Amino acid sequence: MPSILITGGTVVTASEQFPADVYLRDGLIAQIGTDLHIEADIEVPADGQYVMPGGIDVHTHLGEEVFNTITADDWESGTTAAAFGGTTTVVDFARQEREGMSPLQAIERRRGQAEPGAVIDYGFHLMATNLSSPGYIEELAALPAAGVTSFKLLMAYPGTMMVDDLTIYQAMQVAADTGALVTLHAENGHVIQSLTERFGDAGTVEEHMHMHAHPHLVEGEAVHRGIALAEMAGAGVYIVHLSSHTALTEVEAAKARGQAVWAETCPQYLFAAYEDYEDAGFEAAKYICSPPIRERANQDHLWRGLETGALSVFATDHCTFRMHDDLPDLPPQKPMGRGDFRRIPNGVPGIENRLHLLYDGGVVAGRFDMCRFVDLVSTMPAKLFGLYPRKGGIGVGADADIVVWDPNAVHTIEAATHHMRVDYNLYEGLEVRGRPTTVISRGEIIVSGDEFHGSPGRGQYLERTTPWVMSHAEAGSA
Ligand code: DUC
Ligand code: ZN
Ligand code: ZN
Repeated sequence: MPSILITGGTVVTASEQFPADVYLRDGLIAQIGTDLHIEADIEVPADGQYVMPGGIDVHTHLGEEVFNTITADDWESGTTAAAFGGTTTVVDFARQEREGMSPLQAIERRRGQAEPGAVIDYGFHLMATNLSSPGYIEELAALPAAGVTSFKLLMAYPGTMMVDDLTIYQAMQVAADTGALVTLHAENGHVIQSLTERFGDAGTVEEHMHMHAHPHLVEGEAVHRGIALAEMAGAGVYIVHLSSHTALTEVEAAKARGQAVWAETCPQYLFAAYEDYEDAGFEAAKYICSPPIRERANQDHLWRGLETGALSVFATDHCTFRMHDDLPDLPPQKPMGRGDFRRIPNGVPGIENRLHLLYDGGVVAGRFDMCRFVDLVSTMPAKLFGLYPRKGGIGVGADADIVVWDPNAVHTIEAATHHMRVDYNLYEGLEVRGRPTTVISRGEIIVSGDEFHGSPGRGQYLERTTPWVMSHAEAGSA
């Protein structure tokens, strides 16, 4: 593998930024220092640019069979798009089928699905749907030592992915014993089901009504319950895709009590709003995801959460479905639910634009600095999900996953030029400042400007350690 010397840039980590050259050899960061005079095979000039750890997106759904279809982005297209956006690692999900599939079998099946296509490194949260069959709890307890150190449980989607409180509590007990982290999709699935039935009876199931079937209290209640269950089990808990002021308040209260609680939010909750699709007819299907994209008034609160540390991670919940059924290899997508939100597959794209959006909306807008940006998109995800310090920082001996970031490049986000396999972009026409110019994964340049140099299958499966935060950080801090 050719060695690389990145020269003249400003290195940025979650805690500091300083001018330095960075030398990469054998896939690792070998040296960091000013004016390194090393003969490297490749020189990457980074004058006027930042040199930051590769992005880590800990919430993606690639090549997943869900909502009676399959996501438009498979492992190859999704991880290629991720790379173009400066993300060099994803943590996706291995869903356990309810019947006849153990936790370990779920992981093995998912590895087989991801391996041929993945361009960047990847791991899985075990998405547990059944822990009551004999031996399953024991298998779950063995997963952290085998490198699967986070479990996902859903409090929504009754009949398919939702689990009851006992299952959540049992998973949290396992997590408390093993050092793993439980992550929760926190929405009260029964209330959503009841509201959805009521709208069905009334004949008011137009696309935008999806949000009304998922009111903010449905999220707030589930976040409250999840945090309480974690406290009773003596476990930490991580709330995925937090979308509302109500839910944020629950997280803030738990953190103020000193509980080990963390939460992520996603671009769709900061850069899109209910007002954008309320009157949009079928176009509203572009926005349908769960929890829903809410009224714009929530956005300021979520931004404040990112600034204060109440929100620790910026992930995407990237889960794509096309607006047109025009690709022969894909089963029906969003058009399944034309005029009826109950049949619209839930999910929005984001994997490629995560860093663009947060840098522009956070750093350029003056809400927080570059270190906080790096923390939200790379370092905290690595610390929470057992990848740090191998990933998520710039340190000697770490994987050479690096993004050279031009803070001044301006571009317009548009479906015509994005690399996601979805025929729309939720942020179409938005002009953003800041983008990667070079993306390096384990010492290989995989993106250079608009050119792609990666290849499917080069991504490696990551066995993760137990979360760094559990032993190193106070729950109340970011
Ligand atoms: N929400 C979505 O919108 N898509 C995937 C699953 C989820 O919880
Ligand atoms: Zn979810
Ligand atoms: Zn999700």
